[in-house]
Amino acid sequence: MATEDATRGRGPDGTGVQAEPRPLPDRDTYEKVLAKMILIRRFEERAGEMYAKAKIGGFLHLCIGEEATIVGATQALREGDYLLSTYREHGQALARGTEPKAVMAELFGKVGGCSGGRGGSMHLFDAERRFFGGYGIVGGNLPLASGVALASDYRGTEDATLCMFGDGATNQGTFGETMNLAALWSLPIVFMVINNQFGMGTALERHSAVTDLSKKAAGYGVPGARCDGMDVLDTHACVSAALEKARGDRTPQLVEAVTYRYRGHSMADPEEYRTKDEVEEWRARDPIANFSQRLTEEGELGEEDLQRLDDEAMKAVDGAVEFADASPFPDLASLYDDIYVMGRQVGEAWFSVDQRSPEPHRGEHEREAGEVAQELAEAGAAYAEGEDARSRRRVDRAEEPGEGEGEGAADVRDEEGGGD
Ligand SMILES: Cc1ncc(C[n+]2csc(CCOP(=O)(O)OP(=O)(O)O)c2C)c(N)n1
Ligand SMILES: [Mg+2]
Repeated sequence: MATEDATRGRGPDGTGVQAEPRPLPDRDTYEKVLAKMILIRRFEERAGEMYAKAKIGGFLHLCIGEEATIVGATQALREGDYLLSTYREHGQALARGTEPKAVMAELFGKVGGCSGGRGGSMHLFDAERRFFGGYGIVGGNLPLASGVALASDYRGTEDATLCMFGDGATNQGTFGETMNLAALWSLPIVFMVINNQFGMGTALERHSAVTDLSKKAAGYGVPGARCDGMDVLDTHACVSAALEKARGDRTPQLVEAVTYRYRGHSMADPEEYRTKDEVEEWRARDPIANFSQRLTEEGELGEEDLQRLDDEAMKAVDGAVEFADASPFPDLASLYDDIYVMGRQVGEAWFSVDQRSPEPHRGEHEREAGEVAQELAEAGAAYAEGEDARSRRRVDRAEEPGEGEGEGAADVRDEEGGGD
């Protein structure tokens, strides 16, 4: 049965979440917060452009509109705390301090990327900053985050974990299972639902019987709170309080940040499930414009300060694209590097010793794997360059309306995997 607020409208006013203004922090902090939000916005806009130019392959999920949720929450973390997110995680990596260059290069699949070019958009990782990914499976990061929190507890540290996921992920079995264990084991973890109103093209009230998501884990022993995810200070205050309880009292918490994504689910989204008017209504509550407006109205920042912050963000993004362009693709011979069952482990690990004959199998030996990869790649390259393939490609091109470099090409690439 749907709860009462399932009948709410799709507009921002219908959510019942619009915080009273919180007191401003000191100048250094509010400037840093605004600068981070602007950097994320400019970075994401450019990532979208790079995708349309086919510099980025696979899927690309942008977080434009969610900047206050991301920055407000990550500002509440201590340096030693852990952060896990979803495939919509470029902003989280940037907010945690990963260099824009390393994030852009990862989107390009280049060696200079924060995952060495092996993860791409959905699998950013930065162990040094305790940003533990980047996951493509909806709800898949919840049990992993709890494992991280369990490790912190086991080692007797004060580190807490913040695990972010979408409204759609709250319907996954992992949600209930994880809440139960987190509460049972008193883990130092804050679960954060980024409620951007949709799971792909399905609106919240069509995918979840309970639409006040802050209540969704209460039955498992995880209390919740709701914040205005379009307001960076409200989000910060709410997540700070939750982290304090998780860290200090060892009581896991759930925070629901009510926000909105202005772009489609991914680059292939035709956005038939919402109206332009609805998007415009939410744009009126743009987290960056509104925070900037407050700072200027209260005489804290001038127009020239805003321009300076924007220029700095653009410069960082320009530098990121330049770096990503110049960085090489991973070497073909490195294809099997960093795969944890390869190399030394083969022949020693339980799966080969107990379940199969102990000697390495074809393709498992590290050096042999490199050779196999090389053979396959060479065969593929020979095929692609063959006369048949060339003539086929010419026919394909002739049938295409454009050059295959614009939005159309992006749509095709994104839809190939089922529109994720
Ligand atoms: C287990 C699983 N099922 C389905 C998908 C396909 N899928 C990718 S994103 C998505 C929607 C998730 O929505 P939400 O959790 O609200 O996150 P948002 O994309 O809005 O940030 C779905 C169903 C998936 N990746 N994993
Ligand atoms: Mg969502």
